[in-house]
Amino acid sequence: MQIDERMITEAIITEFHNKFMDSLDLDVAIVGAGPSGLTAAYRLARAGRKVALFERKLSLGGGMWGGGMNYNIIAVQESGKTILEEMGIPCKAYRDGYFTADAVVATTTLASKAALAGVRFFNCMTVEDVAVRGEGDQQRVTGIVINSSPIEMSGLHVDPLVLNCKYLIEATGHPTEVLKTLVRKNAIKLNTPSGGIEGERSMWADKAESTTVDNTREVFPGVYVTGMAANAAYGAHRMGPIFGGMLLSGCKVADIIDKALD
Ligand code: 48F
Repeated sequence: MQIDERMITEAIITEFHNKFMDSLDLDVAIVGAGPSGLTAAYRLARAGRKVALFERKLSLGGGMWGGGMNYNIIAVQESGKTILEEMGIPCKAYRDGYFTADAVVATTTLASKAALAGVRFFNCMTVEDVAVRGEGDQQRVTGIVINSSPIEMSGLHVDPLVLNCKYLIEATGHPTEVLKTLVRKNAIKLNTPSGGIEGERSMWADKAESTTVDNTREVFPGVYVTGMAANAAYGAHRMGPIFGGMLLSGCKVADIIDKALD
């Protein structure tokens, strides 16, 4: 067979077009492909939901690749180990209930499981805004506004595109970018004590691991927070390179939304 570059171009454009067209009305749009977003995406796709994940960077995995300070090993506790092992990620017992996993194996396996389960991935794609519909306390997020990351990074004045979603998962980690935009642009109150973003507190792994899961909930109609974004939204601590809370939070948000979609 003689390789025809035009055919390669046609195949790529056609298949991407098909994927994009098939993602215009989503059950769930997830912003951020860190451990919490990937776990949620995997579980929702496995449950048969139409889910797409939007990640600003070229690579998936967020902060999981680098373990702690780029020593690329992650730590988990028993509950996190169970989730990793369910996905076929080997864990080693360290001692006293602490386990480790290779950060690269964990990241690539999680991303691969999610992709094979049917998650539509849009990497190098930045969510720059949301669509809000309704008035007063009937307001709800109904869509996401996306732009190509190179366009965003170069500061070109190019308008974005919009996709509909029944639910949006804010999984952007420490910066809580989606929530910040939602609060800045709209006269709304979040379901937080102050009605705004409470902000992340300093390192306290023991507390933060459980609050990440407790804070995983609907923060505004149509929007759920997961992972580090959940702690930042509700004013809880960070936890550093222990990842059980991220995985459990991803599972929790997926299970809540899966039920809500029924
Ligand atoms: O930060 P990140 O890994 O979020 P996470 O799932 O996990 C946190 C841990 O990695 C670690 C920790 C404890 O264990 O504290 O930090 O909560 O992944 C967030 C992803 O969101 C992407 C960003 O590039 C990263 O990969 N992201 C952020 N803003 C946007 C975005 C945006 N506006 N559009 C698309 N992607």
